[in-house]
Amino acid sequence: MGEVVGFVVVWIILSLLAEWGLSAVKAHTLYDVIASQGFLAERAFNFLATWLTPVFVFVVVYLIYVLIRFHAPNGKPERSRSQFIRNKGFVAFWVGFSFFVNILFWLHPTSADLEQMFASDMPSRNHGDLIVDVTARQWEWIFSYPQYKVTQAVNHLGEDELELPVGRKVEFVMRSYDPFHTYDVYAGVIHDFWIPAFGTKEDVIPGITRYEYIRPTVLASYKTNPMVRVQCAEVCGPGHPWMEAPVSIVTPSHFSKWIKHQQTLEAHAGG
Ligand SMILES: [Cu+2]
Repeated sequence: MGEVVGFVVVWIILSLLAEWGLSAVKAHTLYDVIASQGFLAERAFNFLATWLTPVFVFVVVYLIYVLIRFHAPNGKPERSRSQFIRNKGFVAFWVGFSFFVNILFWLHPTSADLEQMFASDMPSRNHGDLIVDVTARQWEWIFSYPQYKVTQAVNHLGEDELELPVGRKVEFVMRSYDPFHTYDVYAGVIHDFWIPAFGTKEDVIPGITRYEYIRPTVLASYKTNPMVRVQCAEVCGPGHPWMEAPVSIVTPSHFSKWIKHQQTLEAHAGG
C-alpha cells in the first residue's frame, strides 16, 4: 500500500511540474494566431495538452517504476514475492478513467468548437465569401480571384502574392494542377496549403478540389511576421522548401485598391 501511495505522490508532483512547463510553453507560442479558426484550434490544442499531460506522466512514471521494482537481481529471472497477475481495482480504475477522459473530449465545448468549425466549412453554408482559387504546382502557389476576374495576383516584382481583407470569410478552392504545362493528373503530386498564423493546413491532392475556410481577424503582413506566408507542408520534390508565397491581411479599402491594381495589370498584359 505504501508503494502505491508513493507512486501516486510522485505522479502528482511530476504532473504538476509538467503542467507548469506546459503553461510556460503556452505563454510563449511561437507565433501569433491571426484567424478565428486558428484561435479555435489553439484552444482545442491547449485543452487536450492540459488533460493528456498527467496521462503521459503516468505512463512514463509507471514504466520506470516497473523497470526498477521488478528487475531481476544479478540478471537471474526470478519471481518476485510482490508480483501479481491481476489487480481488479487497478483495471477498473484504468478502464473507468480512460472512458471518462474519452467522453469528456467528446462532450467538452472546446472539442465541440472544432465540430462547429468543420460544420461551417460545408460549401453550402458559405455564400458571399471571398473566393480565392489556389493552384499548387511544382513549385509555385498561384492565387486567382474569380469574383474580380483576376487570374494571377502578383506583387510589384511579378511574384505570386495573396492579399486578403480583414474580417471577411475566405473560401479557398484548392487544386493541385499545372496550368502552364501539359498536365497528367496521375503524375501529379500532393502539396499542402499551410499558412502557419492561420493555425490550419490542408493537403492539396491532384484530381480533387478541396476547400478551406478562414476568417482573418488581425491586420498582418509577411514583412513583419514570417508566419504570415503560404508554405507548402508536404514534400513535393526538390523545390518544396522554397514553395512559399507572401500573405498580407489588409483593410477592406486597401484590398479594393489592390484588386483594381491587379485588374489594371492584367488588362495591360492582355491588351
Ligand atoms: Cu508543394
